[in-house]
Amino acid sequence: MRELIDIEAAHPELITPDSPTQRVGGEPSDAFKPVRHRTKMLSLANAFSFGELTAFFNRISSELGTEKVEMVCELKIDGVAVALTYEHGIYTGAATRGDGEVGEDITANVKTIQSLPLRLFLGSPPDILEVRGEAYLSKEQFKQINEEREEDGQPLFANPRNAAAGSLRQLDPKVTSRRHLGLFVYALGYATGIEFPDQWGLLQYLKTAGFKINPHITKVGTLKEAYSFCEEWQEKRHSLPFEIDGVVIKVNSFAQQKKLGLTSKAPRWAIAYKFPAEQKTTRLIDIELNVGRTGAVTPTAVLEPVVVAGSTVGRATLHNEDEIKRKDIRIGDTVIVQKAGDVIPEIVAPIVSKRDGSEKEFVMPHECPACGGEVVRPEGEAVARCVNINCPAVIFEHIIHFASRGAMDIEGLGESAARQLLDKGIIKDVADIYYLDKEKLLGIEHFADKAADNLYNAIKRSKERPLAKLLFALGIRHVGSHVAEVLAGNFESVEKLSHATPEELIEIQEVGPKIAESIIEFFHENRNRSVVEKLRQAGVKMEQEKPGGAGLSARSFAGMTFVFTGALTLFTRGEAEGLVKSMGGKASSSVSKKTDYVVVGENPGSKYDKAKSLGVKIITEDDFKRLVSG
Ligand code: 3BD
Repeated sequence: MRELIDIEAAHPELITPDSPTQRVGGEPSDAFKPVRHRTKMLSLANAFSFGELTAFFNRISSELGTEKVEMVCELKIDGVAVALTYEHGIYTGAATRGDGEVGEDITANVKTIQSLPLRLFLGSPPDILEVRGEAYLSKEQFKQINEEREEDGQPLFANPRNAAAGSLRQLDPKVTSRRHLGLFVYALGYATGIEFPDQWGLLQYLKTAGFKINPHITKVGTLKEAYSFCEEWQEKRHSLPFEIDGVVIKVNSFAQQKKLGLTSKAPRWAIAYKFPAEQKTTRLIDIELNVGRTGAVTPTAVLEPVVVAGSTVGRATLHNEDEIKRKDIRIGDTVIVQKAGDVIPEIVAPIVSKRDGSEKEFVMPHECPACGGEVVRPEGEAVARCVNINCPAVIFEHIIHFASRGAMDIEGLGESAARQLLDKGIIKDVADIYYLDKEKLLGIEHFADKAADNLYNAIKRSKERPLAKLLFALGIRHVGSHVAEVLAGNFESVEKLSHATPEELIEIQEVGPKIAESIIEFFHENRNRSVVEKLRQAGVKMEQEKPGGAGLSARSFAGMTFVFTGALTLFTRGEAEGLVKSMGGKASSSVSKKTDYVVVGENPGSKYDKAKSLGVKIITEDDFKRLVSG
């Protein structure tokens, strides 16, 4: 490699586009431009049981008029579908699937994948060859990436697929390169001058051409064999170095495929057998109660730790009392656990036959586990709440929320500090935070001079947060960060909002009767009014910053509309929208021709596709950051 770099440096005319030195370095300027696929990238129909697989087989064999149907079984890699184009045997482009018709240009990023051939190993390659496959991250790489993100304080990827998608959506191919993606190909999108008899033959051709095909493929002749392949890999899936979520079964013969045809979305000749979520049994040791910010008392299952789908599970949410009754879950039961979407642990059901009579039924207490106050469950509602407005658990959660990043953003006021300040009686509500002096802060355990100083300054700084943050921080039920932005956009101050009538509130788009009622109720409550008053007297800013006033280069987004889609990593959604507003722009939740910018985060949704089809300008989070900082 070094030798090649030297030669190319001395003779730039010798650099070819398929030179291994060119894997990173292509201009990212074409990044994410829409690309129309030569032929539609299809979807796959799913089968979740042997029964559904049988139905598939019966349909195809009846349509083909024979029970003898040769099929190819492939592992279903949990990655991101990509289309790769080669012209005269040289790699020239890659695109994501997008909506199947139009994807995005990810040529530079895919080029960094080490197992992608830059030149095909074929004597006379077709003029154009478009091959489809799956870009993926190994479990090992995925773990490593998340470890790094954790260290950097970035949000973690939920699974290797999301991480792979995020890695392909990088503006800088160097970042993609460091993620070490893998690539398996499995289908032909388009080819000039070559034909294949069947899927098996195609896979062999792709292999000789230099692509990686997944080695665990099998040709089968019966439904039974196909199903055993599925069962076999369902068992063995965890031993693979990459994640799979099922098996794809394809009719082998292309002539038979043609006869079966396509529906509008998916081929009739293929099906994805999806593995059921992995289930384990364990013991339910106890049901713990947690009191949330709204007073909601939620039960959590404490489990004997068990490894499910690759990680240890010790707790699972039980949602509410009805859920526990419906599933007839009792303390001491042996229970079946699984992960919903392979991420969130949940209890599926108790194993009733394993009961010995010592199990106890769960009853929602009438007293709050934190303060002993009354727990009320209104008729028709699933949630039980502690109604004591002085409940320490509620106040604790409220303080944590108030100080959190999307709200008043008081760094240093975390769970431990909040717990101590409350326990020592130094603060009784969120407004008391602003009456702390350094001496009181030094009373916090493990708080040295410096930490007390820092927290004191962070508290002082937080007085200047925009109105939307304050409204969110107040913890009015149903007022999340987005609704808070909307309210701040419609009312200049807390004062004005507190005097709003239900009619005025409901008139605002995005504010329904439920939100309106809870705002009215909030400002009706004496205690809340006095907290607001105390905040005001402490000097917390209660008005909307005027456009053109202090702060950022306000006005610079005047008249512009932004839409955010996908998971943002540099800002929370609320922060990004707040920035837009503070600079005189508008943040909207839907894309139209009037939208000026669509800012895409990781795994963007349909808004992104809509922006593309409307020709709205699409920018990344980094671009947005640059715009903001001028
Ligand atoms: C795999 C379609 C056909 C060519 C349509 C039969 C749906 C993702 O390992 N074969 C595979 C795998 C995926 C496939 C086909 N063979 N389609 C296949 C696939 N071995 N994962 N997929 N896809 C690819 C998709 N992607 C995003 C959104 C909706 N559908």
